[in-house]
Amino acid sequence: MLNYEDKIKNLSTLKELEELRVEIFGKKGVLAEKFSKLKTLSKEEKKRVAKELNEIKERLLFLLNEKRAFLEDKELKERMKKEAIDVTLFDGKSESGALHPIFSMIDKAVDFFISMGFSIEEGPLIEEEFYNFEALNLPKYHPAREMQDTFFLKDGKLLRTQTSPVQIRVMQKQKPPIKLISPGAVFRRDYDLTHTPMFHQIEGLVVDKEGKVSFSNLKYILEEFLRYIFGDVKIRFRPSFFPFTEPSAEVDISCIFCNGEGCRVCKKTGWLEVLGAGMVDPNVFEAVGYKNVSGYAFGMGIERLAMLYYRVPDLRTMFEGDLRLLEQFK
Ligand code: 2NL
Repeated sequence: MLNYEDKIKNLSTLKELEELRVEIFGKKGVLAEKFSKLKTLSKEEKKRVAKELNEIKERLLFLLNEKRAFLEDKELKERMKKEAIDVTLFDGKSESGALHPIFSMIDKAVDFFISMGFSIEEGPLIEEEFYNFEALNLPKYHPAREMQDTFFLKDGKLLRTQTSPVQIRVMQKQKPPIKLISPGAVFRRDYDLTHTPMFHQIEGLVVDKEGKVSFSNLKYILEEFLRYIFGDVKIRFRPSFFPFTEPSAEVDISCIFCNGEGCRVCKKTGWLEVLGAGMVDPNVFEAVGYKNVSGYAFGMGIERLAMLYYRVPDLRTMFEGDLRLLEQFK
C-alpha cells in the first residue's frame, strides 16, 4: 500500500487524482477488496489487519486531500494566467465619434463671430417672464406671447423661448459697448414635421453710443456671415416685424439647391429664409436702463442652418440619436 503514497505524491493533474481516488477508494477499489478479505481471517488477525487498513485508509485520504488542494490551487493559478485580460491592450476596433451637426454648425458660427470681435455669452434655460418677455417689449397679453407657445413651470418661471434673455441679463450687468452672440437651446410648445419642442438659436447683439451702430453695420455683418457659411449666394433683406426690433427685417439667401432657379426646397421662390434682424427697439433699452444708445440685433435657428448646410432632409433625424446620422459627419 505504500506504493500508493508515492503515486499520490507524483500526481500532476486533478484528472489523474480522480482516477487514482477511484482506484483506491472506489466500490471496486483496492481498499474495498482488502476489507472484503477480512472475513477470511481469524478474529485476532481480523482486528489487527482492520486497524492497519483503517490507518492506511486515513493516511491515503489525508494525502489525497492535501494533494487535491495543492492541484486545485495550481490549476486555478494556471487558468487565471492563461485567461487574464489585459485591459490596456488596444483592440484596434475602436471607432471615433463625431460632433452632432447642430454643434458643428454652432462651432462654425462661433468661429466667425469671434473673428469679428464678438464675445460668447450663455444664460439659464429656465427663465423669468421679465427676461423672456417684458424686457423684450412683449408686455402681458401681447398677442405675440402666445405665438411663442411657451412651456410654463409651476413657480411662474418658464423655459426660455429664445436666447434674448441672455442679452437682457448682460445689458443689466454691463455698460455699452456690447458686442455678443448667445448660442443655446430654446423651447417652444410645438411638435410637427418641421418643429421640435427643443431647438437651438444664435442671437447677436451690438450696442454702442447713439449713432455709432447703424443698419448698414448690421447688413455688413450678416452678409459676411452668410457668405462665410454658404459661399457665393445672393442675399436680400425683406421688411418684417419683431416686437423687440424696429425697423426689422428677415434675411434670405438665394436657394443653395437650385441657385435661385426655384425648386421643392425653396418652394419655387428661389430664396431661403435664414434669419431675422433689426435695430433694437427703444423699449428694450428702456427696460434695461440704457440711455442714448443705438444697437442692432439678430437671431437665427441653428437646426435650419444645419439642415441647409449639411443637406439633412428631415429635422427629426437630428434628435433621434440614431448613430447612422452621426456616422455621416465623421
Ligand atoms: C429669428 C429672429 C431675432 C432678435 C432676434 C433681439 C434681442 C434683444 C433685443 C432685440 Cl435683447 N432683438 N433679438 C432680434 C431680431 C430677430 O430673431 O428669426 N430668430 C430665429
